[in-house]
Amino acid sequence: MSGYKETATHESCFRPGSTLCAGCMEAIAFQSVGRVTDNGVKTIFTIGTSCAEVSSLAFPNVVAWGRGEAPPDDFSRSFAILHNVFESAPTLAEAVRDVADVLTDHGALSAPIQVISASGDGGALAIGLRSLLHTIHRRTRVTVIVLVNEIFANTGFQYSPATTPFASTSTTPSGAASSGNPAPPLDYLHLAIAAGAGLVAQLSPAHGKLFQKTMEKALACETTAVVFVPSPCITGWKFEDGETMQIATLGARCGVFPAFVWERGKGGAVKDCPREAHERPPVEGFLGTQRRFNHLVRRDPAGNGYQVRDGSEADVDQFRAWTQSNVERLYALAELR
Ligand SMILES: Cc1ncc(C[n+]2csc(CCOP(=O)(O)OP(=O)(O)O)c2C)c(N)n1
Ligand code: SF4
Repeated sequence: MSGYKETATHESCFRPGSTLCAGCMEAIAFQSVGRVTDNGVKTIFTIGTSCAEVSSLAFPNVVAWGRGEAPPDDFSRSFAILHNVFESAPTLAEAVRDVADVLTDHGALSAPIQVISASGDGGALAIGLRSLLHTIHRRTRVTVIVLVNEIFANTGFQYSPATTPFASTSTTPSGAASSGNPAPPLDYLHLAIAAGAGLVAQLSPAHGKLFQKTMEKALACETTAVVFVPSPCITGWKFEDGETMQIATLGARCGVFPAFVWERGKGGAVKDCPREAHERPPVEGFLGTQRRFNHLVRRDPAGNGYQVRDGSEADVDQFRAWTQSNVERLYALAELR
């Protein structure tokens, strides 16, 4: 494995030119993954329809991808992208892996290939859950990245199975009769472990060094490695440009999407998110940074952060209870072998 600084100066394959919102975590994740994959091995991405895909791969405006002047037959530098339908990125990655392995077995391919599937949480956890789980179940040697912005962003910010409780989305709007999303998210980390994954992580580039090391382990995994990337969405979560990394860090520390890395046979760990609630940042600080939770908290008029809105005390208590159960769930998952 290379050092953090060395990898951070690698050339990413995700270049300027996309129409993603400036500061979008999907772009930051691709930048980071692009640097880790500049490791001398040919990379093949399969990408399902998502903000990341429509903003960079819509024909004829295919922009933002490339690595120097490397031609396609330079296996150590170049990469390929297969765009596929919304829900099938893991299945297509599996097909690519199979073809590469057959070609290698027949002596037609001498250079190694690393295969990465990338999709949003709508693509991977709603319509594409079957594709994801069966690719994992078949122990396919691919890395799966799921960009979890908790909504179907590019089609209008609809709720997904990964949406945080009480978040206002276009299909779970807050209002007189509703406090936003009523349901806790699907336990997708546990599902990936139960389906047979070799490595499962919940981690964003806000955890720079850990994200890089985990991606390197994922690429080296002999079976399916799944990295769920919490991806604060500027437009859907409604926050100011430039706050993406801060919100990603805060959300992880206060228990909404704690950093978690697990390997089969070794178990796992929750990072930088204590089990005891009083040792974590208060949830109001996280809720207040995004207008999707505007119905729960407001700015303290005295200038001391955020305070719970009158009438929302019970909802925020429920939110606190949910973060506690979320953190305990991950500590329990870490014990699995
Ligand atoms: C079978 C099918 N249904 C619906 C769509 C329309 N569609 C394209 S992308 C998308 C939502 C993508 O959401 P997500 O995977 O979470 O990615 P994000 O846009 O949030 O990055 C939808 C509904 C489609 N392309 N194909
Ligand atoms: S809508 Fe959200 S996920 Fe889509 S490009 Fe903008 S910030 Fe990124």
